Amino acid sequence: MEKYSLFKLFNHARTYNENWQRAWRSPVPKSDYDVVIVGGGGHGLATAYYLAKVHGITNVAVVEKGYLGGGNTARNTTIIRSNYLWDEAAQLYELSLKLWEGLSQELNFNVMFSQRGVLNLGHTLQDMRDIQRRVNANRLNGIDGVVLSTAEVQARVPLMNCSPNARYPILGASWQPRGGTARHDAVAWGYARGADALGVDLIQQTEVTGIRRHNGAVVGVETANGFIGARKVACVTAGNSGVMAAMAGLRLPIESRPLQALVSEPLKPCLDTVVMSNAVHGYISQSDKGDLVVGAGVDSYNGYGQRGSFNVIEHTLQAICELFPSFSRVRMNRHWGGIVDTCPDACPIISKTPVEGLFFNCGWGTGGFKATPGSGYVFADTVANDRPHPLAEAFNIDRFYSGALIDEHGAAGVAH
Ligand code: FAD
Ligand code: PYC
Repeated sequence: MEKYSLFKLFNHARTYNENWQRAWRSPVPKSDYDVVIVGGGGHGLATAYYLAKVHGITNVAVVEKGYLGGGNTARNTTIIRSNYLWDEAAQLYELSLKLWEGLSQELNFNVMFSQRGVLNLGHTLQDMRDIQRRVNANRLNGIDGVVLSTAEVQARVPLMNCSPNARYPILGASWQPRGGTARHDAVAWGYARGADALGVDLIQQTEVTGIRRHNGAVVGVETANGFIGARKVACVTAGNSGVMAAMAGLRLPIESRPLQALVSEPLKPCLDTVVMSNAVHGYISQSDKGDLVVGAGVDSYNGYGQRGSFNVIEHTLQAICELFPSFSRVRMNRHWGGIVDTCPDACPIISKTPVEGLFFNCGWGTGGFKATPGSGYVFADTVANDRPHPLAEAFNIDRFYSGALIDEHGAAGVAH
């Protein structure tokens, strides 16, 4: 028996991947689609999937300038939680969290969703008051949350420095047990495979360079490989959303900035939850491979270079060493940046635009990975029905005219 298994293993290694099936097709674009989605990140792919699955709209193309899931979807620290302060945001992120809970089954693809819990630390009396208020608000929205004392935090994370003599002593934390992490690539691949199976065309290496309009309505997109006609165009281009909007003569209240992350060399399991601190300003979790996954805030300048400035890396690692002095001896393996699209109120835009047939889903900034399933779900509904999904209504672009902003800076977890 052992010999047979070894033979099989050897044979697998020898034949490598020649018998693997393709996860999705590489179709030649049709001349016309009902919907063209610009941007093949998690949100664009999820939108395509739900358009096909829930609304039966399958004449859809996702047009991606690079490779699927190669933008912020590939670059983020994968923290998932729904503990936002205001009802509108909390309900949207909670829809997403509920979808995460069934996503591997829905897609028949393991997205490695791991509900290891998320701690948001409090270091001052005011932090603790804000935490209490947010946990109360969460519970009124049916979202799990508890306030932990210093001793309870220490019990959960033995390696963390919870001494009262620390420069920023930990006075307690909010704890969302259903929060956690997921495997970023798998989410993109799972939605891509699901959308492709339902008939959606996934078109990679094709940059959209213009949005063609006729009599005030969208008729398609110009791409580096020619024109593609569309009755509706849905832009889900994260850090490039301002550029996309300009192609249709629109200006969005979006700033694009680099956000960086780092991973360390792999360690034995030593951290089985997610820790975030707004005050020392850093967040950390340990991946299933064993690396510490670390990040902090956005760079202080706008830009499109997918790398960041050194002072932010230094600040990030100072924060992590402040919380976990023993990690000061861990070596960092890699770092990178992604361009995040931030709105003045730290909330997304999920909206029709004044151009008929043109929709935008953007402004997720530093926190959209957790929203991937919910964002795709409500945006697909909005695009299919030409009106906002009830959970997307508050995220209409009109709020920047009416002033009905949803200020989630406190819950964003990352300063920007
Ligand atoms: P993307 O994955 O960026 O997809 C947009 C796609 O549009 C890209 O693939 C891009 O190539 C494509 N595109 C752009 N312009 C064009 C064009 N003209 N033509 C064709 N295609 C185009 N969120 C969390 O919830 N938790 C976290 O822990 C977290 N950590 C983060 C850490 C970092 C370092 C970064 C950068 C972000 C983090 N985020 C986090 C935010 C999160 O990554 C994003 O909000 C989310 O992934 C956005 O998904 P998306 O599909 O909208 O964007
Ligand atoms: O939104 O929770 C978040 C987050 C963590 C790291 C980056 N964004």
